[in-house]
Amino acid sequence: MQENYQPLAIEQDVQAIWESSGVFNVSESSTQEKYYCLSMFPYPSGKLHMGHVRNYTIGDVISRYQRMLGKNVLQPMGWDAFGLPAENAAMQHGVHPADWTYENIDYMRDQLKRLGFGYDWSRELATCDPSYYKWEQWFFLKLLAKGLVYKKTAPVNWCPHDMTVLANEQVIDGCCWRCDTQVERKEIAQWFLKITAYADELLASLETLDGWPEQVKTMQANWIGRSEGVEMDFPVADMEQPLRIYTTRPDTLMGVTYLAVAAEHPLAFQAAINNTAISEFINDCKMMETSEAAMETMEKRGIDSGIKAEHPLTGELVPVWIANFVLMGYGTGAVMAVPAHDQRDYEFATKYGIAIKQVIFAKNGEDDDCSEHAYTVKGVLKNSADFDGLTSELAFVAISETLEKAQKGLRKTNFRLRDWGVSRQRYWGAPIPVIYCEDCGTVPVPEQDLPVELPRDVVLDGSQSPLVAHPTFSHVACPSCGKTARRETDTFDTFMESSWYFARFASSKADSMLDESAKYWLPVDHYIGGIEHAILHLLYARFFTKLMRDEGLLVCDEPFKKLLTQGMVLKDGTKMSKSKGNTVDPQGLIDQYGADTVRLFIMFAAPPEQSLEWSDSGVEGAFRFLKRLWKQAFTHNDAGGSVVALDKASMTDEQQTVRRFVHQTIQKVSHDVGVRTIFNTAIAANMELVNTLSKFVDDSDNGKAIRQEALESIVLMLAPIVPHICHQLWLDLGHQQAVLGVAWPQVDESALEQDTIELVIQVNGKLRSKISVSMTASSEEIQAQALNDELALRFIDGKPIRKVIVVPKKLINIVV
Ligand code: ANZ
Ligand code: ZN
Repeated sequence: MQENYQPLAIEQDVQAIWESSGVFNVSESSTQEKYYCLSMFPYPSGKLHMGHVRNYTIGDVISRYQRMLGKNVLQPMGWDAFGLPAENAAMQHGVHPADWTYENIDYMRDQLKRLGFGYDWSRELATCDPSYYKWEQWFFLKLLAKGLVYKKTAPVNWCPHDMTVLANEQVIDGCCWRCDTQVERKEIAQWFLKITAYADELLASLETLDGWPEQVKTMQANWIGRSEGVEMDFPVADMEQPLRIYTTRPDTLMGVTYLAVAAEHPLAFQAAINNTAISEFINDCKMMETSEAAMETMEKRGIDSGIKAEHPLTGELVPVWIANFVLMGYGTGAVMAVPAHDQRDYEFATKYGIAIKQVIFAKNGEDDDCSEHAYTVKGVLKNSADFDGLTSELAFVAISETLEKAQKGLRKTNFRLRDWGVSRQRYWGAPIPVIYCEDCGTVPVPEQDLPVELPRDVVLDGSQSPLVAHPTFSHVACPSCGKTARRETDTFDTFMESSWYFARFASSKADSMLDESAKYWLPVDHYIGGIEHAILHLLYARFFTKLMRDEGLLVCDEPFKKLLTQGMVLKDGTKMSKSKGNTVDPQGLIDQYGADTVRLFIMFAAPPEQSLEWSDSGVEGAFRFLKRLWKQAFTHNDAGGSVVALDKASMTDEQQTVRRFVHQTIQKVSHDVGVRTIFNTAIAANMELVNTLSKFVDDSDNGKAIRQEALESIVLMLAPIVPHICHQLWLDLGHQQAVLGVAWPQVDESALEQDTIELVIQVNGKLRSKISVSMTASSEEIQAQALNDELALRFIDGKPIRKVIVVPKKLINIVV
């Protein structure tokens, strides 16, 4: 055994062994229980950052631990390779997006290998590879045939100067990132996936996800946003159609003082005829952002349409306003406004001098004043005619039933979730496989013509997508009539690729989208990634899983059984990021200390779900610990190692204590790693054990045997975290078999047993001493022993003993 720890040499050798033996390549033919552990695949941006290192280290530790439990563990890796940065790089450096992407992949793959992650590289995939996106196109056409895909117009960011569509990231303060021209909204036809058809199931099956953080489930539920309410009609004089609104608070119906419609509502257009003020207002609204987040903070503005509508219960006339806070895409694009009980309506009414009528009052005398702001909680009705005295909950039912009977309203469940727009007017993405023919209309590309490959011979100059003018896109034979037609030039949202990659890993070589192997491996048992994906990526992946299930490709309802959202990596208290210029390049540390030190530091610095504060001294500390462990093993070996088996019957007290500590550590670490998925405390426990061993000076046969057992246990417990050094130490401790094939250490229950127990001695209720008594000692024996204790005797000070109280297994109180 080498005297000094030389990480770089060890790591290179061990990695070469793993690579040549293909130990991490797994198949479905195993009789062991399967375990699919997946870390979110990276975007190949250039090189790994610390967040990647953290994500992939956590995943690798879990995978290796599960392997030691005897499971058939799949841990794959691949590349989320389409996206805007490649196009930007192409324009800045004149390199083709594909070349840029594949070069980055090559570099980052080497980095991952250098970190010693146990991936099944035979399943590697890059989403920009036609053999991958071919199946995405195939699946899109299946969904199209099923009616789960449709086309409709939707707004995009449009730069009138460059004549091009901009991604949201390319709009900076409302202007084009290249030419600074004010960006406009433009309506163009785009493809949508009908995720709303699965809204109910996406919400309901969140409840089955026991292994997900509550916070993530709540975020998903809010995003889906199921609400129960009433759609009701307000008749408008001189108009055929009544104005239909959606409300979740029909109990407030008698407090309505105006109605409000979105600027794109037909009624707004009607009012704009011959009214320039209204048409100008509508035009102003068009320029503004309509994201819901922006809606919340934006100044509320509106204009009276001049139109009056009839209240469905009282018949009173209420004014209809056009307002920028009403979204056309939600509910009916029109609301009944109740300023007394809705804060938005309140602010709007105050601004425009509209009446405020309170109809809900607190149940038990609490403050229900609404002269400063809206009173939004539920309560008891007043000023509401027949409904006075009802609680909000009862009024909800009573008022909706009244409306339903009069055929003026209907109870309705609404979802905030919108269908998923998947068209992107970008080059570096998967082409959407449809053809437009003047005679035949929209024609799906026939299956045998897939994939529709993205042409390589293009020049990106920042104006419109080069696909528009590309000959293979502008001229193609219509699959149904043969006439010259053109291809769709939009490409898929890159979220499409990341919505099913986990399934493709399981069937990576299938000559179909998925094969039977996907049914074997899925669901993913443990998924690890950033909280930034808590909503969209996870929701789309869940949606795709249900789509694939309904297509017969999978048998599970949910893709990820257990979800671990890792915390951020911070430096000086703020997020480590390129834009803040506070990054630490993992490569430098790997070169200096080796992969094991980096892995150990990352896992030791914080529990996986909490943020991790970077610390150079922490890295140093991790390195020192590995050197100390190495030295312990070396010294033990140098003294001849262990030759005689442990004789349990003849252990001294100290030997028993050390051995007990070894097994207590195994017990604690197994719980931390296996049950709590917390590693820092598990590492700390091993550090303590190493310290204990360094104080254990005993070169008897039993002493050596116990030290051997302790070192072996430490190596096994640390093997998932620092696999290279543990591989070497395991061999140096005298084993032939690689540590990778060895099982997780077992607790020897008999080692935990204590034949003595420590009891506290009190004199007159004050803690004065401690004694060690036999576990089987009787109360009398314990009393006798306590009354003989030197320290206790000193405090008794010769006084007569009035009483001795023995609390079994805890204390003895001597009263004098
Ligand atoms: C009257 C009312 C009184 C409301 C009250 C709330 C409180 P959720 O839960 O998200 O479904 N609303 C309906 N359609 C809208 C649209 N297109 N744009 C903006 N707001 C809209 O919210 C439903 C509530 O949001 C509805 O209930 C409506 O305001 C508003 F004390 O109606 B409510
Ligand atoms: Zn045709």
